[in-house]
Amino acid sequence: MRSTFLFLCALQALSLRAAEKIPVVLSTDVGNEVDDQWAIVYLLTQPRFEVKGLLSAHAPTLSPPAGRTAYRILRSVVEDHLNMTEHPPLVEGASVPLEDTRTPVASSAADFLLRISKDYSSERRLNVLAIGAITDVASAILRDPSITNRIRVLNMGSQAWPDGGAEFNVANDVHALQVVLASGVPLTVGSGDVCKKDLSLSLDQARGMVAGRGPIGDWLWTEFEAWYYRHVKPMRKNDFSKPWVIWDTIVLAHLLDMTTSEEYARPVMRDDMKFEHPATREKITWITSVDSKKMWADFLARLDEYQSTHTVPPYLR
Ligand SMILES: [Ca+2]
Repeated sequence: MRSTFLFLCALQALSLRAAEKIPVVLSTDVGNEVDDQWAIVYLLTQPRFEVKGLLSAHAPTLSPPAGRTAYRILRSVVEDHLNMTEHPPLVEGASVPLEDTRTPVASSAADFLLRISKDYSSERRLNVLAIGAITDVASAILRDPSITNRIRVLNMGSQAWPDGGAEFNVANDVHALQVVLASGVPLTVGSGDVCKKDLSLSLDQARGMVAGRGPIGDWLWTEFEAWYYRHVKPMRKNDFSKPWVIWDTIVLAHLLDMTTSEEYARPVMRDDMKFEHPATREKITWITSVDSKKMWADFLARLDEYQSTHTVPPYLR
């Protein structure tokens, strides 16, 4: 009797946890590559996420002012490609990196983070996903360090543990990641080497997954294919085995319990993006693998579900 009761209690606790939505804000440098688009689609179609807002982030590959360019592309992804008439707030981020580790850059995105984080606490943190330069998160922390008690940061960036090293997102604002690391805010990193290992797709794999899969699939495929021919290029004539990486989905997979990770002592990052490891009790969570099979199956199921319940106009190449 007692064991049945305990079993039912455990079952109820499990289903409550499964039903609990994950509050999240995404900061994206969409437009510089093709992976942010996949991450935005996944974020907005996976019902476990309670999306509080999407922020644009700068990158040197976007025409200046880069934060505004990414914002325009973000709006087009959400309103044109996903055809969302109602959606979470879209907010413009800073167009330039921090000048040093003390001075925030003013932006609507940093204002938004400071405001929205007020609804959260150390017991229930807002998840802030940074899949571009982490400028706006750092600016929010510099302006009000108490935000570190209300948010948890998940960053796609850096290179293999324990040394770290040069990587696109980190390079786009080295000071900003130094601020985030030093602030003590709970931080999870999905590094480039792990993304390469687990989130690489060949041209054939990407085609097989999304080409012909509704207007959104067709759009994702067209962008992947164009990127591949422009930047990846066949190794030899007709050799399309070289893959490309859908980096940014790593932090979403982590929130959905589709990764393994380790806790390490928190490092300090030098200006050359390498880590140093002074003695500390502070921690960092480091993603070590992604169950990509599970993640892609879920991604495609959500994509199908969204397109069967929403009207999306055909994608015209
Ligand atoms: Ca990105």
